[in-house]
Amino acid sequence: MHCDTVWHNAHLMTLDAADGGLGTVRDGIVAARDGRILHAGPAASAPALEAARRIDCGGRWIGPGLVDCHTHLVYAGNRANEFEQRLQGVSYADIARAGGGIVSTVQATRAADDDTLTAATLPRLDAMLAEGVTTLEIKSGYGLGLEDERKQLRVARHLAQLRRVEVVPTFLGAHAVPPGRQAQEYIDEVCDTMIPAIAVEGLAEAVDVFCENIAFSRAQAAQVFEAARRHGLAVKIHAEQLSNQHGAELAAQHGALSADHIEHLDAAGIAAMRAAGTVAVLLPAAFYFTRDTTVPPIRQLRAAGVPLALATDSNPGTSPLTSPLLAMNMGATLFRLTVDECIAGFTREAARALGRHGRIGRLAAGLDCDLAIWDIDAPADLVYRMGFNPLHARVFRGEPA
Ligand code: DI6
Ligand code: FE
Repeated sequence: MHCDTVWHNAHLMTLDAADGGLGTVRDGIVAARDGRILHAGPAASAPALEAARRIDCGGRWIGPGLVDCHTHLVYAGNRANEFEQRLQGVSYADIARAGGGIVSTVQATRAADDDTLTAATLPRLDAMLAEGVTTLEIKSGYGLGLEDERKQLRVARHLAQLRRVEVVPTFLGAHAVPPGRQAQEYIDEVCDTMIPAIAVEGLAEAVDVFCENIAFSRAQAAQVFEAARRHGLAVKIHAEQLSNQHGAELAAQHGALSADHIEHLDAAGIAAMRAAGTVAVLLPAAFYFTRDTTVPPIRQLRAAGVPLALATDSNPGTSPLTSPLLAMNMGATLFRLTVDECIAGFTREAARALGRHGRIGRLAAGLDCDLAIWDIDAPADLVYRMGFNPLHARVFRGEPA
């Protein structure tokens, strides 16, 4: 068989095992042709391969490139001042009343032009890439008006031209009530004007909504989902982060790709997610940063067989994190996820949460050849260490990136 590149002298985490585990292979190879994986498996049983290029991995580990399936990476400004105020004992509600919180990021993002927004985002994106990310989701939600939401999504898309990475854009117009507006009147605009425009322009694949007592109600979330579906967009939800609004159940009933946060999820929500195949996206860094104490019902989700993904939730207010590896460590320490679940949560299951299970997130023939090559002794090293980056190389669509 002819191929472009073979990576050899490596151990593999294929994430493609029948038992749902890491699918480790000692002494394996990966072969790529035309940006896709042609073969991944044990060197001993590999077909005869004529490769234009052979890369010796020196006994390192190859896994799928990391997939961050929940980020708010594109924004302007900074909320370090609020962080300091909160350390002084000022409450989140007081900060919001004084014009801080999401509203301050909205103001800064509205004031930034495309170039400024791109320049503000690139260092965050580069930090992600440096840890082996090859696909990430980016939500809008800091414009809260058609023009500024469009701008965020345009910048998100442009990032994929500036770096070798796949960006999956999500419209989160229903993130917060814009200053000076009424919630219902704004949701009507989201559904009647913004979603149709975003869909026609192909600016997003999915629509997200923040369903919470401080944001939008379950009925408003349902309205958003119906509009999204009418316009051919997938749906997902920020649900049960601070209270149980039964948002995950609603989203599952609308065939949601994922329900995210879900600290306060109940049994009915779990059953609905299981029935719909909705992925649970766990965000331990937001839990950590906000000093939350309600852990998502991990044992029950696991027992029900709900797919578990992990993500950074990178955002300026509740999770200013650009390290998937630290999110994995937090998934284990704070949520008691296993090492296998943490790694699968940033690869195979994150791909599933983005509707890309058939294309990325595993090492298997036919999938895109997006790889992370790690200088580690065993997969557990990725989850165990804190603030250490063992990435040796990143490969995007078959090319070292
Ligand atoms: N949930 C959150 O924790 C963030 N957004 C959301 O829907 C908060 C975003 C921010 O404070 O800027
Ligand atoms: Fe979020």
